Amino acid sequence: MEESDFIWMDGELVEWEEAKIHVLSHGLHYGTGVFEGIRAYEQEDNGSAVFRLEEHMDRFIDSAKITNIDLGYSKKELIEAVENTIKENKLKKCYIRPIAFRGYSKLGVNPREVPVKVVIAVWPWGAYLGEDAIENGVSVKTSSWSRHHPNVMPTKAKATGNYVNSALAKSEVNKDGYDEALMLTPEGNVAEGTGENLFIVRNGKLYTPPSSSVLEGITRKSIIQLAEDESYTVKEEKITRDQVYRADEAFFVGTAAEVTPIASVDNRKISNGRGEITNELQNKFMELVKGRVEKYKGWLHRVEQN
Ligand code: PPE
Repeated sequence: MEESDFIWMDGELVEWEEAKIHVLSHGLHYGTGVFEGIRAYEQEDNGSAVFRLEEHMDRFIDSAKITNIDLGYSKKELIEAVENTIKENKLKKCYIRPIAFRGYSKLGVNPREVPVKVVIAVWPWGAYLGEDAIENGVSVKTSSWSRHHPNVMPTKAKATGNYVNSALAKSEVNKDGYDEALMLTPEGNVAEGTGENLFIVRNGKLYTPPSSSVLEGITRKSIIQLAEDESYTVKEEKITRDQVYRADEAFFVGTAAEVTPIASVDNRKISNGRGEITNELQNKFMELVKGRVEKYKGWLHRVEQN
């Protein structure tokens, strides 16, 4: 990975190499942590802005609430910490990873009395699934691993432990030569990718699985609004895997993945790798994050740099 200079740790900026924790940290052993993934984009006027920072911080705070983690910082303090970390690293365009987890004091599953550590790292991160994927789409395979039942893991929390499930699915399909996994709900409907939400297009309408069965993606919400503003109908409803097979177009969305076309699912070709509506929404999304669309400037949180 590309490194930056400083990482914010419990209120202090420390050098990248010095941002260390003890190997007996609770979060490492039991997955007791929550995180966010956010992007800052260089703007048209050479400034920098974070995409929907307030909404990401709201989700971070909600994830902490669900998992009984007391962050110890207000939303305002966390936002200022993100701004400072970006400024001190002199980055205009970066990925932002806030994480809060149970640190070191004693082992044993009970998290009570184990101190919480809060960290914010920023670094340059290009196309999540590769530059080629953004242009030509990814090959997708349905994973044999299901997504979590909501009474097994809190699917609304972006909890570190939840990602064992994603990592299993991702490595399973990568080993078989596919780029990304399609994950189903415990009932067998389509849920999402290992780190992205999914949309399909059929007969000019967009469909995406209901928020109850997926991580409520902020990119997902933005794409729904963008599509509706362009007068497309968007339906949040249950989707089966064979509905994806016969889709005219399909694409993944997420902070890291942005808008990534899907070229095939379980060896069924979708569109020609990059459908028309996918192309339109991808272009519009990449324009607006750079501050080129007046209407969506409210989604951009400026970070003033010298
Ligand atoms: N579903 C999952 C499971 C998920 O992890 C993400 C984000 C999304 C949907 C999309 O959510 P949003 O970013 O709010 O649009 N995945 C993050 C982590 C990726 C990683 O590999 O790490 C991300 O995109 O930052």
